[in-house]
Amino acid sequence: MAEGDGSGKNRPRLALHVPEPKYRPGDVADFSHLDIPPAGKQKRPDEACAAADTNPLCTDLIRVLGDDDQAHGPWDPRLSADKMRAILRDMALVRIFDERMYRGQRQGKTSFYMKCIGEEATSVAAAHALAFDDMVFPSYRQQGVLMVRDYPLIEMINQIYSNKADKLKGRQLPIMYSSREHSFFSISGNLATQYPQAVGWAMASAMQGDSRIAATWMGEGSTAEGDFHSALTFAAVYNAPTIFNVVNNQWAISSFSGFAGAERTTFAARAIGYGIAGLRVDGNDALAVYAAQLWAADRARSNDGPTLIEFFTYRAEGHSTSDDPSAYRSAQEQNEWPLGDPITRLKNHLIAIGEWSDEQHDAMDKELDEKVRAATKEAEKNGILGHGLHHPFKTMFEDVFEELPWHLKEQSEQAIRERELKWPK
Ligand SMILES: Cc1ncc(C[n+]2csc(CCOP(=O)(O)OP(=O)(O)O)c2C)c(N)n1
Ligand SMILES: [Mg+2]
Repeated sequence: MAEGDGSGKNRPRLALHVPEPKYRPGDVADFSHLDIPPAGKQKRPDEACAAADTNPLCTDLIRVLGDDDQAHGPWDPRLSADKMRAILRDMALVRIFDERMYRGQRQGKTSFYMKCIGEEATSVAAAHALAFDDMVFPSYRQQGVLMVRDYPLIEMINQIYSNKADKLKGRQLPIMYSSREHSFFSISGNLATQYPQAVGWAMASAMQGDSRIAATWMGEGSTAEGDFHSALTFAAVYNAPTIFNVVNNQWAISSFSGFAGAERTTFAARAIGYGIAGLRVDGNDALAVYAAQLWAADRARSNDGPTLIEFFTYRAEGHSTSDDPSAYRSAQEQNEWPLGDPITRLKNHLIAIGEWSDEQHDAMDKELDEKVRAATKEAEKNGILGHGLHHPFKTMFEDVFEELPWHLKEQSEQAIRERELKWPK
């Protein structure tokens, strides 16, 4: 017999929970509820450990650089000063490049740009821990990987300006780079597609008996996509040599991380359900990022399985040049964010161990600024937005079919005819 009189009228009324961010514009932000463990206190299991041995690390936070600017604990990658300076330099280059391109967008030289301010370590330090020929499947905020791999700045700017030297011929949204020579897979605007692609590539690499692994990145918001979950299932089933980086910058345009499930558990803890290794890492600590990526790379390279890494960080500015975060979040958040700035933290560490100085840092910034300025000037000779110096219009019909089918030939002729009518000359 069912309970009650069968009408159901005494049952509680069902209700949904709709997440709401803690702070909105005008609110005083306070992050004191966050559990930030001291640097150096997290255990470091062997790379070949059982996946479950990493479970405690999925809800902890791997940290190396302490408030005293020293490196602590078993995750300290013990990098040479030269290596740390190289990471610092690449992070500084990303930031300076971002600033200049952002201004270029405001000056009308491009339609769109995306910065990664505050998140530089999650791409730069990670890329330094990978082999040059490991295949990376980035999202749109990993320009740092290209810089670590010495991709020419001028090529990046040509793409951002969609000019006549743009290798992608104006067919991609600005910043959606691609370079086979740098093992950098085409960035897709369709969130999360890079995850299953990375797994497919890693499986092919293993099937061919190759030694190259795949590393991929997505934002925490994108983990709500089905692609995230099918990729992890495939990787877990076949032990595909893949590193899954989740950059938890806590915002997905104007949606906060709660809409991707952050109120329930961490993003690293998703690994537990799939039975793969998981690590949760201070994403603003370049040494911790490096150590975690290297751990996962060594594990994948030895056929010990994929790893999901959550980099806990904060998106310090807007989502893109089309966004205005003051409309939906407290302007104060950035200042209150307790994990600091990745460049400042590594810089202070190098100074604390006597391997760097404020003067050297200023000189480096100046030199990088000159380098970016020169590349920008050079790229501008190939054209900027609206100056007509782009790839010829008809090329948009090329490069897909060996021979253009009749209907596309017709469309192409019609398009060119109409264009000449509209803009004679
Ligand atoms: C499949 C899909 N859905 C929605 C969008 C629109 N969109 C572009 S970026 C973005 C937010 C992504 O946030 P997150 O994954 O956290 O990455 P972040 O921008 O913070 O680096 C959304 C919703 C898209 N490009 N593709
Ligand atoms: Mg995000």
